[in-house]
Amino acid sequence: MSKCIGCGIKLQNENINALGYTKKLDNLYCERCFKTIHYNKEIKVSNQDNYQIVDKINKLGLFTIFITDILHLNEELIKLFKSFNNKKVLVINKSDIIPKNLKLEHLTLNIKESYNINNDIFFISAKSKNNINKIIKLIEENKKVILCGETSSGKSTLINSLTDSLLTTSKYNNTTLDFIKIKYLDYIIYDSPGFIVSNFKNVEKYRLLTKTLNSKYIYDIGGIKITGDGNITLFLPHDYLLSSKKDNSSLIYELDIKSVSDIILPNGGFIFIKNNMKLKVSQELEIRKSIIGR
Ligand SMILES: Nc1nc2c(ncn2[C@@H]2O[C@H](COP(=O)(O)OP(=O)(O)OP(=O)(O)O)[C@@H](O)[C@H]2O)c(=O)[nH]1
Ligand SMILES: [Mg+2]
Repeated sequence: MSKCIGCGIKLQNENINALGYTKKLDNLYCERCFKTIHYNKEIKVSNQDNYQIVDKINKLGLFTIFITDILHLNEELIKLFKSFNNKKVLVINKSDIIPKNLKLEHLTLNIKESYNINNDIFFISAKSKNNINKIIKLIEENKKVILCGETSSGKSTLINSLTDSLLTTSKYNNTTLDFIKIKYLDYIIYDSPGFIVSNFKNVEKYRLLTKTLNSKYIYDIGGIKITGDGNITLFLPHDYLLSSKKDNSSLIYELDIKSVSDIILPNGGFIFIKNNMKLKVSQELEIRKSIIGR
């Protein structure tokens, strides 16, 4: 049984509506990958069970390279990272779009502290190849590795840039559908289906902006309503909508920020708050010791 070289799914020519469909079984790619690659078309699939993927990876027992980007770091994702029993590193990809004024060494230390992580953390860019020598070194040292992590974090892009593979990559979720074993030189590298945490949305660019909140207004930040008084800095996906209107409804959740903190936005991004501040918000939100400043 042959598999699609783009996403790993088993090829079949019987059901046009099922995954893996291709007209001819000797084609290299399934139709879904073909349409993604040539027409940049999104064909949604249902999300996979994150912990089934974790179980499979734990059973493989390989050195685990867990990939995310900085706007999607949250408690749920770190819980997944911590559930790997194998030797592992946390890799934060897309460093090319992190604002230049943020020092990566500083972020690394803060992330370790905020999430109580003892493993190595690297910032890389699969696109600009920045720091990917770190990944090459891990592959050389361990011989067999698996790349896993959040959907759209750039796992397949990274493998393509390290090897001569032709994995399908796209800005949409769930591009890779199954485990893909790649033999390269003396090494074996596995790609895997990405985890979907919260309402994950791929981020093409980041947007950094500072704002002074005034409690006369309710602000809508990518669907989260918030009000309060004071300065905040927003680290947002570039296409987040921001708006404000006169405060005429009460928000039910109160946040009392007493140390330098980040409020995590469930769809990606976070709000950095340096000074003590009382806020009202429309839903329960995760708060962490800030990864930006202390
Ligand atoms: N700016 C930037 N974008 C990147 C980088 N690496 C990957 N991308 C983009 O991120 C998107 C997702 O890349 P993929 O390689 O398909 O991500 P994946 O982790 O394999 O995703 P799944 O297969 O869904 O789990 C694509 O639009 C890539 O071009 C990077 O280093 N910088
Ligand atoms: Mg992929």
